[in-house]
Amino acid sequence: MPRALITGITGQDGLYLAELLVGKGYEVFGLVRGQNNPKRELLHRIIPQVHILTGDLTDVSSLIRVMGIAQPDEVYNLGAVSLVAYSWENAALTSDVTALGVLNMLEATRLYAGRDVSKVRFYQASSSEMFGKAQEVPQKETTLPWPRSPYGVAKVYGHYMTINYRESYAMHASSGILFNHESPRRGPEFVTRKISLAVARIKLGLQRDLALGNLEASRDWGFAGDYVDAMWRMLQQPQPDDYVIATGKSHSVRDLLDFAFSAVGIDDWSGYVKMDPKFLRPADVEMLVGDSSKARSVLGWKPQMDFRSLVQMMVAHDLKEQGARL
Ligand code: NDP
Ligand code: GDR
Repeated sequence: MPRALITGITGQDGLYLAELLVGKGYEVFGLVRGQNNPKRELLHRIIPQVHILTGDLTDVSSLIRVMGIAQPDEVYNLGAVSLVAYSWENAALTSDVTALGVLNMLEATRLYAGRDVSKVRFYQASSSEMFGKAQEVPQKETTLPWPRSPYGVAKVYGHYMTINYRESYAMHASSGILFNHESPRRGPEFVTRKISLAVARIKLGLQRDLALGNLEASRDWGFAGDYVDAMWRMLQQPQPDDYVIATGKSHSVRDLLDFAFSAVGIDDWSGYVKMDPKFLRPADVEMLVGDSSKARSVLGWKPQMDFRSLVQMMVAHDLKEQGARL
């Protein structure tokens, strides 16, 4: 039975990845932070097979201990401060967790592996936010990074540190440069879920309107369930490498609003949406679109769900969930 350790297991991707690996027969260990994290219970309810271990990405001694207990064949480092907007207000914390946390995980993995570095395979959750002020369209593995937020800068550090451990110690360390991916498990602080929840609540008469920031921003949005499969595929390759994972299509926040409102039969949403400058960022990323041809040819990966179906699925989920509370 292969063994996997997942950091960030209580997040959107961690839950999907844990389900995927348990389904493939893995023994899965998940790092959960904090003394009394309420998500511990949620995780246990959704996937009772997971072994929960306590630790924090900022505490390397906890990671070394966890590595010794889990004895993983594969390590997936998904833990991060992941909300871009929050990273300006908490830039040092973001650097500690999202940047230095990667170094801590790489070092704990290297120490655990000892002389036999090839016995553990490592996945780092890199991000399209590294491209920020995009230097070419579409963005691919070789596109020059130009991050536009403390989060993006932290991800660039983690990405290059992963490459450095691969080149310095011959570790099987790969990075997935994932473009935005969403699901009904997405936190409500991200724009897709904020919109799907609000649209469902407006339809049910529970909310009157919705305040947003930049409606012109455009993203390459895919389904999280498809993207965790790409993570797993990367670690099954004989050689470690970096891969862009994206749909190749970009949509604006306005398109997202069109699809979400039309899913509940509202064609003109202008009366429901207002602009609030507090949701504007000091520097936004205007447009991202990824070229995942390398992942498609080497990993045999391709996205299964298109953007409109994804939005419809999220709105349908929120209608059911919010409706049940009435
Ligand atoms: P989430 O925000 O849903 O999950 C983040 C996870 O990190 C949570 O489990 C959180 O724990 C954990 N975490 C935060 N701080 C610490 C810490 N100090 N020590 C240990 N764990 C910590 O993110 P996603 O699931 O959406 O994303 C997974 C990874 O992929 C992240 O690294 C993200 O930056 C990256 N990524 C995500 C993309 C996306 O579109 N979703 C695209 C590209 C990259 P807790 O529940 O306790 O808060
Ligand atoms: P992003 O996702 O920053 O791309 O990072 P988010 O959903 O937060 O924003 C996408 C775009 O929507 C615009 N926007 C708003 N965003 C939020 N959150 N709330 C609003 O009210 C709002 N109004 C407009 C934003 O300005 C932005 O342009 C996500 C995270 O999962 C990262 O961890 C990951 O690395 C990247 O995706 C790829």
